[in-house]
Amino acid sequence: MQELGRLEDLPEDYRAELTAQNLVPLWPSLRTVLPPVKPAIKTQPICWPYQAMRPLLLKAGDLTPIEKAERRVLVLANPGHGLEKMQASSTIYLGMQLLLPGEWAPAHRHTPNAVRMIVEGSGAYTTVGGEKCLMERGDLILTPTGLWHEHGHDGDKPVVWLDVLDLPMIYYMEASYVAEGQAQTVTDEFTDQAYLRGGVVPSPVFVRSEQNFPMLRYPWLEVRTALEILARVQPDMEAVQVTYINPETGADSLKILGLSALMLRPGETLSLPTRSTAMVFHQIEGSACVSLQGHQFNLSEADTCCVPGYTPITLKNQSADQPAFVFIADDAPLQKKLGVYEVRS
Ligand code: 1HN
Repeated sequence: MQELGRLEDLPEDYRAELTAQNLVPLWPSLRTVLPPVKPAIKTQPICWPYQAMRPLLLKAGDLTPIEKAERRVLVLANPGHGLEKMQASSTIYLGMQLLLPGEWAPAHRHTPNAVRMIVEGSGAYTTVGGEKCLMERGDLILTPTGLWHEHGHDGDKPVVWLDVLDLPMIYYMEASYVAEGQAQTVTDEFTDQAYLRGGVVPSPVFVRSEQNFPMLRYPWLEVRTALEILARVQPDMEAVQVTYINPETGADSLKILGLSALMLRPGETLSLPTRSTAMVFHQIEGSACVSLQGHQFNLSEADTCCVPGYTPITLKNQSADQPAFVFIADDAPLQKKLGVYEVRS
């Protein structure tokens, strides 16, 4: 590739004149913004073991009352982006949130989309767009853009969940803001049950689908069962994986974030194709080893890691006799819409 002229090659008075006019020459920076073959990537491979986070999160429960936090969250920040940017990857935000018995995280709505993967505890619920969603371990709950949401807890032990948001993307677009609201009136409960059988959907179409988000809660027991059945009836398929979709349209459940669950059979090693998307792995059950060049993360239950895009990844079940279940988040729906999604061999 041709070497291009540098900034220093230009006379100083010319550079000063450009600056005075808010002008910048492209050629000294062209190879930075358009590197050959592969993008410049800030996202570092990072692992956040739950056993390291948990005591710090519980301590935040002692140190900061919910009224002073609104959302009591420790953010899983990728140093490659700078911790203060609160990014796990270029587009994905991750946070571990704690709600103690009797606490209430007040209603608000905002432009970024959120999903919650419940990590520990039971008895908490989140109300999203008037629908009360129970939070049990492994459940996935959507909080799509613009829907009111608040969290409450009737149980007697701490509840912890992993928040996944497209906040860095929406913030970068200068489109991120919040509105505060009143406690919602619950209008729906257990509506998640309406879509639980694959192949059939309610007729006439369920009212929530007018908002494009017919299903908000994906109970873990159902997803786990789907994976086990898939492994049994499709023994030859390479990856035993299911995607969280909109059951009315079959499209991804959210427009930016891609969400799936993967089962590693006992003893299985799975090589993932090299994709253009960074990925987040969160261990729901069992233990898996995530390997990429120069890194190896041994994920136990509730551990979370992220890996950059354009990188071959291998997943290995650490157990020879138990399956391992991993939740995966990426930004493939966004990349596909923009036409930049790639799989490389
Ligand atoms: C948010 O609304 C929640 O509602 C959690 O629980 C984390 C991080 C950034 C922006 C909004 C919640 C968030 C958030």
